[in-house]
Amino acid sequence: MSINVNTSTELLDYIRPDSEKPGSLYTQLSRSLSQAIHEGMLEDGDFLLPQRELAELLGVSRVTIRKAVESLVKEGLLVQRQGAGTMVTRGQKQHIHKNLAVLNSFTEDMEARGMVPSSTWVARATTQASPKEAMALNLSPGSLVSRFTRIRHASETAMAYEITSVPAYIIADANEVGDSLYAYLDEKKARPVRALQTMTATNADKTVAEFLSIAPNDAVLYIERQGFAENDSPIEFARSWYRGDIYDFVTELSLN
Ligand code: 16G
Repeated sequence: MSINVNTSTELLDYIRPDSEKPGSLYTQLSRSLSQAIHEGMLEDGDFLLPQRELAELLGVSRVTIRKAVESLVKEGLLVQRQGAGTMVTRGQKQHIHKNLAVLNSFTEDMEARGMVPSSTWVARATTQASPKEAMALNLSPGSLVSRFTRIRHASETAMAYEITSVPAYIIADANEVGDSLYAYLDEKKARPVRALQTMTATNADKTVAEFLSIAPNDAVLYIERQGFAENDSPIEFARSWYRGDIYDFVTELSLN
């Protein structure tokens, strides 16, 4: 396989960060590299110069290059190939078709696609329900919920940001739950058997954008799920922000 390393001065001038400009050098560099990819200046399969060389040519530290590359790897625009360097992967970004008619967990969804699910915990606590949670979970004011706030990743890419709340009479201590909430509920024979979902198109605010490694205002799909137990009591209230550029939601329809 031939390796096409883009060494053009046009590209270097385009991506060179400037300490006089606002924003850290690495955010300037990741933004300009991302633009260069979107505008086709850097194409699918192109390799970047080795990081040491790129740092020298751009007059920045290797740390700046490394941080910019890492953020674009997270966004799915670059991949690092052992021994070969950093390659542009635009267009190869995987699209996930999520079936809306099946009550699957994130972990099951990703594993079914051969991807490796993981989560970054933003917060995990057993605490007083907010009015919204109390309403969705049919709890009286002052009741406790276990709340899980996570960034959900698949094979290194941030896919969704999710806040899930379960009444404390089901999960007494939020810290008992491991990587998969549904696996934990399965064990306790308390997994929701039915759910109602509402899906809304929206734009990422600053926090969501940061968690999902996308730009503020990028399109996201916001889903609220209310999960019910066998006896019809609501036992899960989940709010999820899915990346609009990765997810396709699929529903099978029949005549009646
Ligand atoms: C999915 C569910 C969410 C559930 C989570 C459990 C949607 C819209 N949401 O993200 O309600 O809490 O899976 O995943 O599908 P886990 O078992 O991997 O923690």
